Amino acid sequence: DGVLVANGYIDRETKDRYELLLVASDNGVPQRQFSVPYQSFTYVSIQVSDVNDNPPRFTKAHYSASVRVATAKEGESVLSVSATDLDVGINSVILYSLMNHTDDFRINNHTGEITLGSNLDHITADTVVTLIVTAADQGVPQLTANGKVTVRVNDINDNPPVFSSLVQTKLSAPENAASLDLGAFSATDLDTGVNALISYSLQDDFAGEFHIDSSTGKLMTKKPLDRELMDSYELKIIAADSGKPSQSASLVLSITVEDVNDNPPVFPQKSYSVTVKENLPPHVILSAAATDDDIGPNAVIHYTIIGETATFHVGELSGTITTLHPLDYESRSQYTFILKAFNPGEPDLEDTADITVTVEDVNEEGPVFEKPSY
Ligand SMILES: [Ca+2]
Ligand SMILES: [Ca+2]
Ligand SMILES: [Ca+2]
Ligand SMILES: [Ca+2]
Repeated sequence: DGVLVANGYIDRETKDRYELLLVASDNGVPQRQFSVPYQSFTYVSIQVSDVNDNPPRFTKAHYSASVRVATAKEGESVLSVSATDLDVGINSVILYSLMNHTDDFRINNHTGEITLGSNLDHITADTVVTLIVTAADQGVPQLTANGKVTVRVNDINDNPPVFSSLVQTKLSAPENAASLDLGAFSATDLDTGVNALISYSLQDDFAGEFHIDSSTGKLMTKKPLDRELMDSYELKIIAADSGKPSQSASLVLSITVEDVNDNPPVFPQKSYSVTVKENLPPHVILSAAATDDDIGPNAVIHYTIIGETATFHVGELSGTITTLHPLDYESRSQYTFILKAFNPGEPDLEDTADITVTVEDVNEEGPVFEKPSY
């Protein structure tokens, strides 16, 4: 009946057009075909129409790219993905999208170009971002394919080291100690690798008085401190990372040197001589004050007299020497004794001065005849 039936599998992607020559003939013997003026054959052209039987295919199984945070700018191109589809027409029109939501990357739905959605400066370490890209054709039913994109984001040295705000910056250290551990003053850095590798130094180590461990930030004294020479220090610690260019931070410490009682009281003179008129009532004859280079309780001076305590008295705290009674030239014309100044409780920390008191004769008796009568 002239019905044309396909007796095999027709695949447009293999052959999309068939040209058939149909010949009409009878079933007689001998078989005959129509002859001129009648036509006994005809051409049939069959265009195979497409169905959506091919999903998009990415040109690569895996895409990769790298971005440096240093140069990353919003809108900058990262890479382009591309998928093909063996179908035709709408069955091969591909739209791209990102499966995982991120504000950092965008994809152009039509071209497959992936661009930066931000400047990435919130990324503070070397990071690998994996994006899944979907390519979807527009056929019915819609067919899709997923592709994997790895973007390596390389850190830059965009963070300086930071000292904790909780660190104690007011310190005190006793004088005279050979080697003091003043603690570790370390900083942190949000970057990675050499960009976060910190070395510590002192802006001024006061001629080797202080030392900081360059890798740990541990601060030590290298020589004994002497409060009498310098009673406080401002020490600036610098933490620098190893990035190029390097970033740094500094921390200023105030160090107060605590006094130790290492100085005795000292008299300004080794000896004192005073002349006192005889017969005067008890009175002040000398104020011999010692000094002490220490401070506070370490500079409290007490005085005492060694010898002649029946005749002289010293104020325990004032160092003022007084006579206890009138002196008499005729019975004694000179006294010597020792005045001692000392730090209480520290018997070794003392100084002494020699005191000489000369009694001055006063003409108290009129001339006297040797005999009551001549
Ligand atoms: Ca398709
Ligand atoms: Ca850094
Ligand atoms: Ca001292
Ligand atoms: Ca002292």
